[in-house]
Parts: sequence; structure tokens; C-alpha cells
Amino acid sequence: SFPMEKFRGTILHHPPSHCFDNSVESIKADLTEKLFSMRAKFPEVATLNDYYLALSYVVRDRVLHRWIHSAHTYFQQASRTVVYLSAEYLMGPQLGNNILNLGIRKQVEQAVAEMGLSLEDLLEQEEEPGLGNGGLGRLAACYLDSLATLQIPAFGYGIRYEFGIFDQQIKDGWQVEVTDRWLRLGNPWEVPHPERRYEVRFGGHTEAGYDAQGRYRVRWVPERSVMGTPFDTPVLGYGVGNAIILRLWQAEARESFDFQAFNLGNYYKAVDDKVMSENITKVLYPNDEPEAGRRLRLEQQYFFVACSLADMLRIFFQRDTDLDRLPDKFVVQLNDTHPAVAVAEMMRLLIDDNGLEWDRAWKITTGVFAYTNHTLLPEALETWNVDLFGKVLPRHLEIIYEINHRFLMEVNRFFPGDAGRLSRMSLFSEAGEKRVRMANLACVGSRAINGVAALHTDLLKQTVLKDFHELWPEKFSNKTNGVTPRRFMALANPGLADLITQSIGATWLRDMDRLKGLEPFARDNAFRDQWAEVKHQCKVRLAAMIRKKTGMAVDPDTLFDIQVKRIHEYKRQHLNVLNIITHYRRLKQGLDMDAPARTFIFGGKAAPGYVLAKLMIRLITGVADVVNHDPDINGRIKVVFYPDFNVKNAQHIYPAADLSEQISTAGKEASGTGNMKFALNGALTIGTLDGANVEICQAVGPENFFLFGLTADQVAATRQAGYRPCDVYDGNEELRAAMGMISGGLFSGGDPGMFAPLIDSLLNEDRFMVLADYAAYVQCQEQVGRAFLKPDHWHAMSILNVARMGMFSSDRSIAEYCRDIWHVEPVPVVVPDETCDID
Ligand code: NBG
Repeated sequence: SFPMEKFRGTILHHPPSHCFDNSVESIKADLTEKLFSMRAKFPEVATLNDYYLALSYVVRDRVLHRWIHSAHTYFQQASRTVVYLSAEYLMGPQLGNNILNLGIRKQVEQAVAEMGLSLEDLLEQEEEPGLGNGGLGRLAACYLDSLATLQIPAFGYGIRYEFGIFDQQIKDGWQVEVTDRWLRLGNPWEVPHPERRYEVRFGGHTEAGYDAQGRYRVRWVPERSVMGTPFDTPVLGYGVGNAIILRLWQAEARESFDFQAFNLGNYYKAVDDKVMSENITKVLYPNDEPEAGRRLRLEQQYFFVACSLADMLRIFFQRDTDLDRLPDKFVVQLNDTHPAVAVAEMMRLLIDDNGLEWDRAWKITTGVFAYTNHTLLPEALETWNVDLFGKVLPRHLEIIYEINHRFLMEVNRFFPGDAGRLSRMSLFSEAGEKRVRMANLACVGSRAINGVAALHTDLLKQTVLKDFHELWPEKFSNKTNGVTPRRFMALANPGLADLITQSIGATWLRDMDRLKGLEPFARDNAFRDQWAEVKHQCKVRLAAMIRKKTGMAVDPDTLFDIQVKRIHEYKRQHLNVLNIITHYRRLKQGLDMDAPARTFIFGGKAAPGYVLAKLMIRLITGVADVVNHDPDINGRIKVVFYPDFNVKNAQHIYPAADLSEQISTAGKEASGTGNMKFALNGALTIGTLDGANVEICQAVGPENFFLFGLTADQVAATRQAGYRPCDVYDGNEELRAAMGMISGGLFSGGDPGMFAPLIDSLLNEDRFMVLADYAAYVQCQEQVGRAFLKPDHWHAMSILNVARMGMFSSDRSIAEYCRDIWHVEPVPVVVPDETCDID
């Protein structure tokens, strides 16, 4: 196990915020002052949102204080710095987390109460920045939390989308997408820096020639350019003085108004450029696995990469003059391939803008980058049509050709005459239309490559990145994902966090291995009762939210069986549904009457263009309609689709789960992180041996985990042997009955056609082996039901799950990145006690 000691740094049990008086009286005074100075309101006319904003500004002052000291420290020490490039960050609401990390919860609660407000209501006001799709964006947010907590100097760079992931509404059982106008009421957490904007160029052509010294030079003559303005959001560490910055770029026109056009009487043309430029950061692409390359998406990627690298060089030149030392001062982590064009941009900056020769530039570039892969699905690997790429980034395309030329010569030296290998490893795919392969570019340009769970990294080496692994085995390592216990335990589940702290002390929040200390409590009856009571309260709270959101009444005494995540065939929400229908049918036949009553809860967004995923939502709501109102069932099954799953409501959902559904086809889910959040809140998992489930099952013990289904090897072998889903169908009466109920129109108001595409895809192809795993899943669910009827044993398993989940803290993940890839050390920040003055 990794020696965490090194990263603990100076533990401040009471986080420092002495510069500001954090007494109740002075928080009240500050709040009134902010209401006046930031909202121009007096209490009688202030809205709840005014109070939310005012309180946020009160908290922000204290946060910025820590950031200023951190920035100053990192600057003075010229610290080696991690640059995290990610097109997505799913940060979640900020107010509660910042109050937690400042350690001022009690005072704030009392201060607002004395002013006649409730902190809960104020927290409820905050609209979360949904600047990501799912696991990948939330992982980036957890990593920022851990970077700050482990005192690592770091910048998160990304895109300030004006509209984040759409809000999901359910109308007549279907998903409807609504624009996410998260900035509408203002965002108190960001600080814009318009004085520090960068120009980003697009299109045009290149010109080659010789400079005054007779050196070959290429000049890029762009067709247009936009400006990128940074918006900074500080991210606090927990129990330390350190803060880091999330810096998001917003696109703007160079000139917001074309006076010449205006004077000629063309008002629309005058604002044209402004509209076009601002489009670049207008909206997040709502596909968690990217779809065929759109020009705007490429522009987004290059835009934020160009701004971020320019900013990194600015900071570098504050501290140094010799670019050969760039790899000593910075490491740039590519979060998936979305920022992979950074490899070409870095070369362009070094060669064209700084006059370096190719070999020197390449050494620097490949000394700086590291790449994390997040998917094995072949259709999710990003490629760009070469013509499109050349139109948007002509100079970068040339550079990529040159990288490729030199790279393939190297491959040929290692594997002479292996044409198949050359074509597989090339940065260009030539089958069909010619395309740039971003994963290959990321691999060639990086000195380290990692997957996000043990199984995923193994499969990467065996499949999608096999050739790269054979060429450079030393570049590869695994970094299993983790999640932050601050947001997903302390903030989301204060009842559980308090109970744990009472039992084993408070250090576990910064050192999750300490959760081990809970193990003996699994045998303690009184403790188990308290544990059960905390879970019950969380379920009561979720039941109230379900009531508010959907009008449905659910019973907190039933088994809460929850699957929340993006809707996708490989995640197999439809497998879950098939079990529900089977269970429903058995009850109707008077079977399984001793099974515990269950509430099946689903949540998650479908990509707007993903027809089958949207149909899966409609299937869930259709089943809910029938089952929930069937008098024969009498509440023994309830099915809920919780709309608009996001970080904010996730914080209420994970704590309330008895059972966590992690049922993807083995070999398809790279890691999963919801699986960790559930288990850390005491849910038991029903799952396949996929992604991080493998490691979770091993950590908590298979006797405390409901395991079922084909392994990744068996999936591959079954496929190899010519898998025929219809054979499974023919051989299983209950499966036929369940699918028959769907295709017969029972869940579609009598319409037999509605779910035909879903049924057909299962019967004809079943790419994700739903039918192959059906019987094992249903059987495993029966086991779950029996186990739930023995509450003492169930709660003991729940306690053991939490006790053994310590390794899934994102602190552990980040410590491993620091040790193995980034080679970066903690830099403690001391926040002076009595004064804000720094020079
Ligand atoms: C997702 C995987 C998840 C994984 C997260 C974070 C993409 C491309 N990948 O399994 O599907 O947990 O990344 O690593 O979004």
C-alpha cells in the first residue's frame, strides 16, 4: 500500500480561516453587507436567491483568501505543477462543499438561522455547473478536490460552456431535453480575468520559407481568430490551507462590434463575428461517448487546449527562460483524447513561435504529456476526418503528418516490414475516408499512458492499445479511479459521517484507510442499529424528494434498489427492467410472495440522438405505470424514474441505496465511479466482474458482494463461438414471457411497435449479452431478496463494505499519479493567522 504519510503534509485539524472572523455575529454582519454591496438589496426585499448569493460571497472571500496564499506560495517556490486538461468538469454545487472544507458549517448554520433562514433552503438555491456528461467529468472534479487536499500545485483547465448538460424532463414517459441555463442568475464562484485573454486562430493556410538565418520556417496564415477569457474557480483542499484553481475558457470575438459593417448599415453583419466566436463555448456536447466528428467540437477542443498551453507557458516564463526545463516544471495530463491536439499545439508553440528545432521540441513535448484512456468501446475512440481537420487546423495537420512520418520509421526499426502493424499504429486510418486517430496521437506524444481500473488497463494492453504496449511497455500503468469522501460522504451523508467519526475518530476523511477501524463494529448490535437508523433517515429523505419530483409515494421500509448513471446499452438498464418484469409476473402468479418489497429507482440522461437509450427510459416509465398501479401488486414493487440525475440530487440518492446496480457487460465499463459512491454509503452491490467492480468485490470480499454473470473472457469467448441470443430466448420460458409482455404492448398502452427496435436488437444481435446474463441476474436478485430479510447480517455486510472501501478514495488515486506519473511533491501552504496582507 502506498505510503500516504508523505502526502499528509501539515494537518490542520481546524482549517485556517482566521483572517476572517468566523464567529456567528460576524458572519451575520458580513451577510448583510454582501446583500447590500453585491445585490443592492435590503433584507425586506431580498429573495432567497439574493441570500444564497450573499452567503456565497461571504464564503468566497474566505476561499479566495486561501487561494491567494496558495498562489503566492506556489509562485515563490516555483513549484512543479500538474496541469489537468479536461473538456469536462462536473463540479456539483459549491456552497456546501466550501463551507465543509472551511470548517465553518456550525457557525454558518446558526448565523442564517438567526436571520430567519435555513441553510438547507439556501443550498437548495444553487444551480450546479453541469459542465460534463458523467463519470469522466465527475472524475476530473474529484481529482481537483484530492489535488488540493494532497497539497499538489495544480491547474484544472477546461471550457466554460454557457449551457451545460441539458436538464432532463420526463413528459408522457419520454425524455425531453431542456437547455441548461445555469448562469442565468449569476455564478458567484468564478472570477473572470479579461485582462489575461489569449488569441486562438483557426483555418487559413500555411506558407513555408526560410528566415533571415536561413532556417526553414513555416508560417500559419489563419483565416480567423477568437479570444479566450479565463474564469477562475478556486477549489479548496480539506484540512489544509491549500487551494487550487479550475480555469475555464470562454470564447469571445476579438472585436465585439464591427463598426465598418455597422456604418454601412448592416447591423446583423456587425454582430456576426461576435455570434460566431461565442458559439465555440456555447454548449457542451451531450454524448458521453463521442459521436462522429463535428467541426464545432474540434474547435472547442483546440480552443481550450490553445488557451491552456499559452497560459502554462506564460506561467513558465515567469519562473524560467529555458524551455528545455519545461518538463521539469510542468506535467500535462490529458483526460481522454479530447485534449489530444495539445501534442501538436505544443510542437507548434515550440517550433513556430519559439524557434526550436524539431528534435528539441519533440523531446520537450514528449517529456510533458501523459494520457489517460477512459474507454474500450471502439466507437468511442475519437477520430477526425482529415479534410475537416486540415480546414480547421492546417498547421497542426502538417505537424501530425511529420510526427507520424518519424514515428512510423521508429516502428519499422523495431518491427521491420510489419505492414499490418504500421497501418494499425499510424496516426491516420486509411480504410474508407482518411481520418486522424486521436488516441494514437495521445500515445505517441505522451511519456505515460494509463487506464482507470485494473481490468480496463489489462484489456487496453491486450486490445485497443496492444501495439503501443508492445512498443513501449514501460509507458503503461494502471490508476484505478477514486471518489472524494468529502463530497460523497461528509457532505452527502452527514449522519453516516458523524457515526463513523464517533466510532473511529475524524482522520478517515483525509486518510480513508482508517475506515478499516470500522470492521469490529460489524459485530456490534448497538452500532448496527445506529447504522440502520442512519440508512433509514436517508431513505426517508429520498422518499420525500421522490414525492416532490414525481408525486409518487414510496415506502422507506422497502428495499431501495438503485441504478443511476447515463443510460446506455452497455450499462444494461434493460437487464434490470427484464428482472423487474420477471419479478412482477411471478408475483402475479402468486410466486415469490416471501420476497421483500422493493422500490426500483432509476436515474440518468440519454444522449439526445441515442434512440435506443431514449427508448429504454420509455420502457422504464412504461413498466412503472403498469406495476405501480396494479392492485394485485399492492406496493410489493414500485418503479421510479428520478428525473434529471445530476451531482446535486446524486448526493441524496447514493446515501439512500440498499442495493447498487453495477450490471454492465463485463469488459465494457472502463471503471465506473458510481459503484464506489454507493458502496462508500453502505449500499451492497449487485454487479458483474467489470471495471472497478472487480477490485471492489476483492476489497470488500465476495461474501459481501452479489456477483453474477459472464466474465470479460467469457463474453469474448461466447461471442467467438457464435453467440445466438435467440437460442437463449428459446431456451428460457421466463425470458420469453418477459420480452413478450414488452412486445405485446403491455408497457406501451397497447402499442406493440413502440419497443420493437429494442426487442429486435436483443433478439438479433444483443451486442451487450443481456440475454446471456439474464438467468444469472434474476437468480442473483433472488439471493439479494433473501439476504435483505436478515437485517442484522445485511447491515453487517454494509458496515464491512464501508470499512474496506478505503482504497477507492480519490486521494489514493491522486497519490499514485503523483508517485508514478507526475513525480510531484506536496507544497504545504501556510495561511497567516491575523492578516490578509501579502505583497
Ligand atoms: C468513462 C467510463 C467510466 C469511467 C469514467 C471515468 C468516458 C469516455 N469514460 O467507466 O465510461 O468511470 O470514464 O474514468 O466517459
